[in-house]
Amino acid sequence: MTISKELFKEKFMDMLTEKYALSVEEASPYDLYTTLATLIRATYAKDWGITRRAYNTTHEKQVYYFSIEFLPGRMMKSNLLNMGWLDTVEASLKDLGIDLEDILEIEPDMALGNGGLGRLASCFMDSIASEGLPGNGNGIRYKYGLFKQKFIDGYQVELPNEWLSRGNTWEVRRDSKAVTVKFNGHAYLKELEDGSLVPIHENPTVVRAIPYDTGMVGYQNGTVNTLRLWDAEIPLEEEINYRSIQQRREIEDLTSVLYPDDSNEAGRRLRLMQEYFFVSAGTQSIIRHFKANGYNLNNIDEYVAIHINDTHPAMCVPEFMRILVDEEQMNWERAWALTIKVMSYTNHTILAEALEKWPVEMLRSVQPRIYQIIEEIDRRFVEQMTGTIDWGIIERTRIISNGIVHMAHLAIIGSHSTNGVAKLHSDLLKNVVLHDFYRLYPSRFNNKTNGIAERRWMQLANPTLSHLLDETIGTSWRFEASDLYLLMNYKDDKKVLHALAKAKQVNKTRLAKFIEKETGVIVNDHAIFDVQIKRLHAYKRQLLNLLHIIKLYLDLKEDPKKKIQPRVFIFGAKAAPSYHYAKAIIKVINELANLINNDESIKDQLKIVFLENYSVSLAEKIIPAADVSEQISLASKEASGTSNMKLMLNGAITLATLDGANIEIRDAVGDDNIVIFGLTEAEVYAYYEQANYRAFEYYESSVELRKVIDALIDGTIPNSSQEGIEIYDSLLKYNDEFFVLRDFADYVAAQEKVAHLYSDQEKWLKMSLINIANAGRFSADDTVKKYAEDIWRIKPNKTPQQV
Ligand code: 26Q
Repeated sequence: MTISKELFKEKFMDMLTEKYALSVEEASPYDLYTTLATLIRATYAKDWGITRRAYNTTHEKQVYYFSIEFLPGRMMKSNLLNMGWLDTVEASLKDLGIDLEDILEIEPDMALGNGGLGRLASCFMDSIASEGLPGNGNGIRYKYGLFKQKFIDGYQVELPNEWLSRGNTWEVRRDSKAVTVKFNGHAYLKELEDGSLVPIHENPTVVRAIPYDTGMVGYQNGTVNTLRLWDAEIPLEEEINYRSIQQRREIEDLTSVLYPDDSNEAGRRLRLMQEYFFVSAGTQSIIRHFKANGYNLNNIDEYVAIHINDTHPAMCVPEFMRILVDEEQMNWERAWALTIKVMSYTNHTILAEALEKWPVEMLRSVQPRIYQIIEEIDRRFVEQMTGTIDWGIIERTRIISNGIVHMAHLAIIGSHSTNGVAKLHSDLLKNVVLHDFYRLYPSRFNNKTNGIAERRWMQLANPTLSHLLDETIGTSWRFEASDLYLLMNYKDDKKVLHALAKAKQVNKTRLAKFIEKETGVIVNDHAIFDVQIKRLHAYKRQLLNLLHIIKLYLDLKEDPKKKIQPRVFIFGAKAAPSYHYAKAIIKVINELANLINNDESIKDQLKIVFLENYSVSLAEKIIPAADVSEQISLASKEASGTSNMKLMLNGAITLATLDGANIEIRDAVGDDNIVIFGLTEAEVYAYYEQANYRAFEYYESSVELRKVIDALIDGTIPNSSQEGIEIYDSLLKYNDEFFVLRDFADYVAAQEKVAHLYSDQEKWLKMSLINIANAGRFSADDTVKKYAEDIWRIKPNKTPQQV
């Protein structure tokens, strides 16, 4: 798909007339945005149809990626890039007096996710399409995206994110593909005259699930896959049964909000209903589609793979069984064998509080038939295992115990593959967290280290560096991320290193302007831009970063003549609205920022910027300008991390613990090109075993640390005494769950090393280059290829490419 400037301009102006009867001069930026979006969609629509028909006629196996979150961010620039239109459109609009960048800013982020898990799902959608793989996304069309974050008096305040209020050009509502989903009521087995039993679901609440499809445009390969998101409505024929406002509200609420917790299992009934809603709608629509196309359900595993992204869609297992057994009259054993072959599951966390568990009574009341099927799966599991292994293992691995349904157990028992998202994480699953399951099913366990869509995180976010790469190593890296390795040939090339420095400076200056516009804070764009961007969570240890900044501040106050390597500490983070402690950290960082940024004596040496409303589009502005990438979670807690990969790709130096994918980044770049500190996972586990961590001892024995901790409560940081006390107590009264004090000294030393390295610019630039050159191994293109080969067993679409 290429287009000439002339043709594009003609089509664009025709569309503007058609849609709004306006000329370019008369149109508002919003009019221009929707016009361009409409034209883009109309253009890829042809390939979208061709792709769908190709999948239907070739009968190739397809994967359905079920995820309760998708976090694509903005779509326009990505679609333009993938269509091969970006440069032409930019130049053509310029001719018309329009700045493409201004138009892009109009688009609201599609933020139907919290963080890593949802963003990973969207990187995968991009990569699946770009690899020409037959793959579909399946999720929920939340009316409100992840809340908008504002700071008021330094406190996080959440505002609704009405991303659909002006419509959404990318989606297509498909009424003809609606299905019905049943909740509530009562389920039992009725005995027929011939003695057979049929399942009956009495008095259910019936909901109509309507799909909204969005094209997922592959990178210049003619493939356009589908992301299908479901909305809930009251079925026309059921209107009579929805008489009270409350009954109607329950349906409206179903797809209204995304739960804003990214690690804490809230146990809410509505959340469980959301899970069953998109699972049931998606599974029904898959089976209906394959039946309608004449496939035999007896070998559906040759045509369909269903991926369960974390446990939120784990009810795919009983729902698939329900359809095969109840609706298609397949026998249980056959249906179960097929279910296991079709399903696969990814685990994204080992934090106990994030593992989904539902009370039996709640699950039974939300979907009584599904509960019965889970009970039967559990009964057969126990029966099959009895006598073959210790009873203790069976008790710990069964799905239902003590009135609780364990969703991870359901996902593991009901699928052929369980994977972790980085080597360390997968090892911990096998050896610790899911060890009992590993003993039962060793061959089901595997690792698939996460990856990122290099197109968005380099080509779109960092055009400056992209052009430099083109000039230096050619353009093949745009198709094959591993070709970034060609840059290694230039690691001692002064000219290239100098150009790299210039590119980074352009990005830093741009971010500095943005910061000034957004916050009023003027930052020194020659300072180290030190970035920590991720959800706010105790285990991610934004607190460690904060304590180090306090230390720098105290040092400067104590010795006004002291010179340090100037720094700008940049934060971006949302806290779950109910996560009180995380919000306290935000407040203290904001108050410290206020203090330091307004302290004349500090001058340009230290600034703190906490940017509001961290999001995909904000990440795209921050990441290209980063010098230092803070990846400082307590070892063993961060399953993988993906901002670590994005920052590395953009030439930031990683300052990290040996956690998640940081370990693989270290292996890729070598010890000299990353700064590692802190406890290892083995040391953390040794503390757990010996129960011998005493945070207080670190406080007591280090004057330096004591000064820093005391600053939390002695009034040094204004307007945050309550929060200061809470944090102080978490460290000293509650013994510092995440070993912040234990790692403090090591972190300070690592930060000193960073400052020292930065002072030798040539060395720093070489490190930066080596990071960029080795980032190709974290391409999501490769990650999804591995999923495709090892787990889903799907092959790239063979139809002729329409480039
Ligand atoms: C569960 C139950 C009830 C309500 C909410 C949840 C819930 C929601 C979201 C639990 C977890 C999440 C999200 C988890 C997540 O984003 N995990 C991250 O996944 C990334 C992609 O694999 C990893 O890189 C990160 O390390 C991991 O933290």
